[in-house]
Amino acid sequence: MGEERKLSRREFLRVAIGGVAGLLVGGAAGYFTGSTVTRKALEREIEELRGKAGLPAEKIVHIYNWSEYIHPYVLDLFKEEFEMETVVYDVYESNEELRAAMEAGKDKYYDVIFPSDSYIPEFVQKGWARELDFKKIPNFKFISEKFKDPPWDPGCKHSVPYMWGSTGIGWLSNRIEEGVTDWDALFDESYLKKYSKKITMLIEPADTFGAAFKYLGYNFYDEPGLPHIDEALELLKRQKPYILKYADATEYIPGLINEEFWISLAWSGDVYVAMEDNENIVYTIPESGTNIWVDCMCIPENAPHPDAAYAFINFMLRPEIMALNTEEVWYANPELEASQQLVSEEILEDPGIYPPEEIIEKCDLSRPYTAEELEILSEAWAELMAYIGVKVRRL
Ligand code: N2P
Repeated sequence: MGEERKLSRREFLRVAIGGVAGLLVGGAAGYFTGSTVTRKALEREIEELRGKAGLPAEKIVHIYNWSEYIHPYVLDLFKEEFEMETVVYDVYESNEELRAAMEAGKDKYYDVIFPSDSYIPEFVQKGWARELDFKKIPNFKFISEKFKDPPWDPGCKHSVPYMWGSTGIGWLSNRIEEGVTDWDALFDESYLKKYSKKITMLIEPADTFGAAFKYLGYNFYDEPGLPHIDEALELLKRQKPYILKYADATEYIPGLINEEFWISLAWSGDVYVAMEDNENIVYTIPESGTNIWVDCMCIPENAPHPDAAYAFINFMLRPEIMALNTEEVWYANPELEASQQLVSEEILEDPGIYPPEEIIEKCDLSRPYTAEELEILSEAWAELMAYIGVKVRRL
């Protein structure tokens, strides 16, 4: 089948890594797994756009992203191609942590940040996500139409979609004999008693409350005004004695791998990262549905190096860079058409990574939080964390 053959993940990574030098001097060949004709057309387009962007005068960029959310080579490639002297790359574990950093004045330090969908209206309102100049982001054209007019930021005026995924359950097939299919694995007494202190929740308010809302039969984002927040809070309090901890990705990835955690509320790609090291790990999208979310790239109004930020965002949108990141972090990217040529079949056809329409239909897409809702959520979260015994800063 020659060039038409799709590469396996391992082969792809080998080609990708071996192709780094070629990529730097302008050749994206070697990345593409699609047919020759489409491959050539895409390659030409990428090269044209590469020329258009130019080099930013600023030689420094400060990036603040989620952990486990980029291929490490991408930063080297960017640094080299754009002749950057300094690329600072820091990571956070939750939107709460990002919000706290912004509130503490880091909006004057970071140039590119990656907030999740529902929080974007707040980021715009507080000046943490400036209105973007799309002349400086020509590669935005590769984003699929589906992602270009989201309810949290109509027309993507302040945010560029980066990766999308689901909130679900990572679990160990060798430990959970009855298996996991739905939210009852986190909330039903049958599971809680049997697997007491082997279960973890996410240290991220929207997702932990979302899971509780779903178990109670509501929308992942509840109804406007969050009328069921107290009911969800009570459920989470009742669940507490059985919970090992509220964990972030840096905890649940190793926790699942070393089998200290048996059932974890988690994000899709992170569970796949864990699977690479333990074949007993399974990722389940709960049968009764969950949330499909999109994380985005934004530039704070006070960002010290906005031109370098634009160059970085535009670079991240190059289809081959998107593909490289998807292959590394196991999250779906919003360049659906280009991905067909670039991302390995193993990933594109995995329903836990790129869920098919019939699964998406059962899920609740993210919606923007109003300022009042954020206040209600933050208050309930602070109460829950106090009850659990975790210290949090209230915004
Ligand atoms: C990356 C997790 C990002 C997903 N490790 C949260 N929206």
